[in-house]
Amino acid sequence: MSDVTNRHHEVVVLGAGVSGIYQIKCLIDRGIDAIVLEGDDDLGGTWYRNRYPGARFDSESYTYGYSFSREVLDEWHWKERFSGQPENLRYLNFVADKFDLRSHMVFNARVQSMVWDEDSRTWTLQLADGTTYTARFVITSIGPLSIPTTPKYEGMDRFGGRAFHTWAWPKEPLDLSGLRVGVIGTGATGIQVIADIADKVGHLTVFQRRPNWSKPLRNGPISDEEMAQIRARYDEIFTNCSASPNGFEHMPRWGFWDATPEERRALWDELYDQPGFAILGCNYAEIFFDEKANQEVSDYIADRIRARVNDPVVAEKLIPRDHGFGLQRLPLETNYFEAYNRDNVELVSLAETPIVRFDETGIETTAGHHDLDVIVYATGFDAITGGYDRIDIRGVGGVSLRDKWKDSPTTYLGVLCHGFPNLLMVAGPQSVSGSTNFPRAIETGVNWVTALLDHVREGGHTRVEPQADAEEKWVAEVQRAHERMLFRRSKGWFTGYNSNVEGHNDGRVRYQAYFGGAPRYTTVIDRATADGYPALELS
Ligand code: NA7
Repeated sequence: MSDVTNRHHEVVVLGAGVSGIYQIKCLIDRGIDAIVLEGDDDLGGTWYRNRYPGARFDSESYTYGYSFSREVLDEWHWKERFSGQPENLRYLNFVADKFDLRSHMVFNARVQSMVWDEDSRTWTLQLADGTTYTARFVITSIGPLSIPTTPKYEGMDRFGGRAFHTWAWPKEPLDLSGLRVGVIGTGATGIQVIADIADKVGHLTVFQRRPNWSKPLRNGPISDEEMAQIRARYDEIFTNCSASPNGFEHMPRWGFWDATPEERRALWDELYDQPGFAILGCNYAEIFFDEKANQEVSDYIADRIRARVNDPVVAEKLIPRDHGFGLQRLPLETNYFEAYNRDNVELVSLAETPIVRFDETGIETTAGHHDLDVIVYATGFDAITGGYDRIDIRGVGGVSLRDKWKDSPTTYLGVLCHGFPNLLMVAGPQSVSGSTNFPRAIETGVNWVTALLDHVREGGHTRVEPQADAEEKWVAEVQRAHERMLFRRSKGWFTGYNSNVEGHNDGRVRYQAYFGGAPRYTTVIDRATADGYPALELS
């Protein structure tokens, strides 16, 4: 067992979320002296923090769970097709307890800086409480959506009620009945929380800047019998996920223009009724590349929204005009659009009537004042690179990673970075973690990082760094994949846009994730392994 009181380890893993849990398991299985440093007071990452009502998977639960352990697959019973946050957190604790991983984790250990020392070939990590650790290798599993961002409106600090980001939803039960609640933001999170609390609050005001496309999640219970069938099919499920560009059991098709409009509509009728991301994953691939194809499917979904919202004026406000269907992260919902048919729910379009200021009693827009008891910021995250920017990471010669990535991240395969030896990123920028079924991408990343560490250690090496030109080549591949797709113009976290973060809101594209698809990514990284890592300098 790792001695967590020790301050030097061969490997320090940052973050005890979905990826950190699997990563530490792989390391201790190999007898490597490794610990996890976690900033929060418990494990679970995203599923520890996102306690807001309505928080749940929108990946099928059985494709979200780990595939690495037959025992876990056999013992765990997913109760819902799209499992909710409390159950998801229980699952992560079940896995951690089963393999006694908690004893390799240090909590309340928030790393503030990491400095590379070339002479000793170690990283020195400074924690917020002043404690220092050293490590030969650092593996970051700090999450792509772990730095919440809030708007900056005049008077926000004067608000007299409770106000919090969805990421910091209070741990203690919060009774919203009878209260006047305002939700700012209508991304994947806002849509989940709005749909969930609409019938539980006194009055709900939704402050929407830009509407998002969304379609029904179609959740449901998983019976014992169905779970047995899923267990019997696990190998096939994970094989299907690996074969698909999106990492789900959904396989896109080409042939949009070979089908008649009626055939296309028939397919969409079918996909709209299917659970999860089938409407994206099994759709004609042309909708992501061809504007006319995308316009047609967008018109179809717009009609679906109109059919669900009673007030036609409200319906039109809920239909996106600035981006086509599937060109930003698609939220999935349960009765979201129906929430606007309730008498206690009001939609405020900030595009028409922007927020002027907050005050003691609520929010004032150009159209008037909204009295509120609670304000919920569903305003998103400093996505993908935010977790790295928060730590002052200094590589060779004291170069800052924050500076290197100022305009856009640059990596080798989304895992390593020139000038930052022995830093290995799981689910890092320019991997497929932001663009495909997240946990499948995590397992791919952890397995690759672990195999690389085996190679480095077996060779008796103590230093690994990618060559500069290999990094340039990967960035060019990331850009190539990005530029082909229509979503390149959309203002969402996929493209690094965040109106509340300096440098992420000035129209410049940030190449945050690899959009070449999971199979292509896996082929590239597997080839690097098979070829003996020719792009890496090992010594
Ligand atoms: P998102 O998808 O980034 O959505 C954030 C929402 O907050 C979006 O509707 C924004 O409007 C809105 N927003 C952000 N800043 C403001 C300000 N200043 N004023 C008004 N509205 C604002 O974050 P989510 O948390 O919903 O989802 C993140 C991921 O978490 C999600 O994809 C899942 O994978 C889990 P905008 O569209 O920018 O006009």
